[in-house]
Formats: sequence, structure tokens, C-alpha cells
Amino acid sequence: MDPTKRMTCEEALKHQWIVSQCHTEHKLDQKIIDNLGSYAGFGKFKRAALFAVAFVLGQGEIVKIRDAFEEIDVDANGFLTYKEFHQVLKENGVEEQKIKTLFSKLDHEKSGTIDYTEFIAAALEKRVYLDAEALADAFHEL
Ligand SMILES: [Ca+2]
Repeated sequence: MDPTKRMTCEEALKHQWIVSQCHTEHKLDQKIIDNLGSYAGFGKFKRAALFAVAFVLGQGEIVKIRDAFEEIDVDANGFLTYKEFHQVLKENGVEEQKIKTLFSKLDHEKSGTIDYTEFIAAALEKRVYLDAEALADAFHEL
């Protein structure tokens, strides 16, 4: 191959193949999306209880959730902006209106972004949030 006809580094980086390799889709586990939906439907107290549980969970429980969080956190700064959340959930087939609802419910502290703990609280497995219900019940009985 004639080296003068070889593409430059800049050209290579803009090449269709490279671009398509770098721009992978942000694929989320459907189960996580379902969990987010359930969370959004919970009452304020239950969401608060889950938020508390999210703080004390072991890493093993949340590996999948962390992966999903990292998928959505496109710029990897540890917070999910509406733009990131919207983009990735839309790519995963979630409806516009539902994305809006999810975001406002997940943004527990109304900071305008979703942080890691808020996301974990919302994406917990049913098995875990049943524990949270037990916790809430116990709390009521005090
Ligand atoms: Ca981010």
C-alpha cells in the first residue's frame, strides 16, 4: 500500500467503521427499567424507605444496577442529568411521558440530577424492596 494514500489519523477517526464502533447503544436491562417504573408508582414513604435501604446495601446486590447507572451516565461524572437519562431511556424504547415521570420521581432530593443512591433506590429488585416494606412496617410499629 502506498503510504501517501493511506488515510490520516484524523480521517481514520472519522471513518464510518470507527464511529460506529465507538458509538455503541446504551443497552439497559429491561428488568431495571421495569423496576424504575414500579418505584415511580410508589408512595412517598415507600420511596423514602427504599432510599434508606439503598444506603445500606452490599455491593453484591447492586452490581447490575451500577452497570445500568454507568450506561446512563454518558459523561461518567456520577450524576444523571435529564439529557442523559432521556437519551438512554429513549434508546431503550421508553416513552417520552414515562421518561419525564421517572426522572421527576427518581430525583428524590429535587436537585435536577439523579445521583447514584437515588438510582439504586429506584432500581432495586422486588426481593429487596419487600425487605424495605418489612422495614417500613417495623418502623410504623415502633
Ligand atoms: Ca452524567
